[in-house]
Amino acid sequence: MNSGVENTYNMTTSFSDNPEPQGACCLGTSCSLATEITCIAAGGSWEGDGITCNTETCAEPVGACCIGDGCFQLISSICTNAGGTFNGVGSDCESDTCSTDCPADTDGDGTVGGSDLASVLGGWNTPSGDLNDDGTTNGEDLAIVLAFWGDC
Ligand SMILES: [Ca+2]
Ligand SMILES: [Ca+2]
Repeated sequence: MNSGVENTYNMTTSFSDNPEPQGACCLGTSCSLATEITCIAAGGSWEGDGITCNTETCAEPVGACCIGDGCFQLISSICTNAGGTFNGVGSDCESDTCSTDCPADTDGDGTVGGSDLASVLGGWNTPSGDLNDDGTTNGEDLAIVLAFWGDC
């Protein structure tokens, strides 16, 4: 019997017997520590080895939400339920995020110009270039572009 071989074997065995790494597991917005396999089996979202649970871990991501011309940092489901427009996860409320001062700036570049005119003309008689929310794109929307032509 060679005790050196036995020691090596024991070391190898104990290494492979290490428990599966645990990490934060999100089930909805609730967080608990679990292994990846356990978490996924429970229908959760595993955040990764060694990730701990804190108040932010499983929070739904917020973004800028426009309700009227007011801007609020909300999660998208609350924003939508409130009748708002969600601007995307991670978006911030800046001074002009929800401004309606420049309704003809269809591409949001801060200027009403050829590209905005093109979107109205390209969406003629369809809702796609609609600026006054009447459901179609026509002379009234063209007039809005022309009235706001230039920097907003
Ligand atoms: Ca524009
Ligand atoms: Ca219209």
